[in-house]
Amino acid sequence: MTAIRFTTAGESHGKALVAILGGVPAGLPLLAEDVDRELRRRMAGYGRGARMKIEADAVELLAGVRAGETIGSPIALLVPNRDWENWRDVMAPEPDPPGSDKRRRRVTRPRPGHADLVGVLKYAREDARDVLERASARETTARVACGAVCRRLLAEFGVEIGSHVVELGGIRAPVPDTLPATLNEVADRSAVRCLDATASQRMIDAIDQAKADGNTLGGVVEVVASGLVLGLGSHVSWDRKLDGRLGQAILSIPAVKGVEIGLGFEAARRPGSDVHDEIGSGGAARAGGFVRRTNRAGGLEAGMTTGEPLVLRVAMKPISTLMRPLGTVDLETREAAKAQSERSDVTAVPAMGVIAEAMTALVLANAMTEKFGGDSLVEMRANYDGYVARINRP
Ligand code: EPS
Repeated sequence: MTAIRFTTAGESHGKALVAILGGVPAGLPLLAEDVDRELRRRMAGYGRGARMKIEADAVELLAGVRAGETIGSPIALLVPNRDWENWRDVMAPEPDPPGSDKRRRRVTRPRPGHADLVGVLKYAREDARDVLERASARETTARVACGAVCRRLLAEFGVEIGSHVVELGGIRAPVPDTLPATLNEVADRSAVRCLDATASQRMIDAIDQAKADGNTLGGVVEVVASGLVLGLGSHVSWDRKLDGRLGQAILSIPAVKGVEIGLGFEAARRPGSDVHDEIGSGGAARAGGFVRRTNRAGGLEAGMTTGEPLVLRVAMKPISTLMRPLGTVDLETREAAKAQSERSDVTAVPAMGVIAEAMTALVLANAMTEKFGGDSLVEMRANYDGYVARINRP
């Protein structure tokens, strides 16, 4: 059933991150720069650690693209880790010579909140590095690369995806009634990707304070996708409902603990008259000519797009590597200890927004190819146009 699909591989300090993305129709214009632009956005944001100064993420398109266009075959993407040069000894796939201590930087004091403890026990490892290297949010680089290709496909159908930080470290930003049309252009100008200048400064101060305290901060991001055609997803089966599919994709982002659609939890507190969006006419052709006076549903009804903007809010917990570490138990001695602290970020909430955009793009592109199919972009467009014409016939 799934049309667009992808898989990633790669450890945080391994040689590279790789991804294979299947199901993208032939004839989509695609440049490495389309991907690199998103990779750069993911690296930015106030509160990131020293790693982002080492890396300069850029993609190599290994397969599936020729002369600036997709050819319908699986797209293989590679993003090298520059830091690999500093970690070769620790991460090399070859067995160690007898008596060598190459595998330094061993991790035996699991961090509460990270995959360390459960991963070591579950996978029968003695070094939590075997777990944390893959659990690291570095993996999201590969997701953002795949998401960038999907964004390029969605753009062909007028779909734009943006995000902005609405809360960080407990500081809430006022959200304007109307978002800027070029949401990312405006949000990316703020070091914390927040639309409000005063709140941005307060968030920056909170990050500085957390850093001084050896602490970390979480937050909330709003993701908005506009230009969507009515009817992506389906009401007929649980696994085809778009809200469920988005929830799964967003909750799979490291450190994400919650996702709301439209009013989200607030809808549970209001009477129906203050929740449902009244239907009017005079809307866009892609919405069948219908329009909503409000968009409290966040662009989804019964697991299908309504044609109104898709609005998601995503909650991220603070990163679990604390420079003033929490209590743990040493895996070797089983005695009380302080958790391992190694280089990390104070917050990655601004970057999480970019990652949530990418996951949203993957789900939406999947739903688009599922509905409009086609081996080529030309065929997909013909199917799309035929559908839009039909939903506009009285
Ligand atoms: C990340 C790279 C990592 C961390 C962060 C995300 O680099 P390093 O571990 O070498 O400093 O900055 O990873 C985590 C937050 C985590 O918990 O592992 C990246 O590229 O996004």
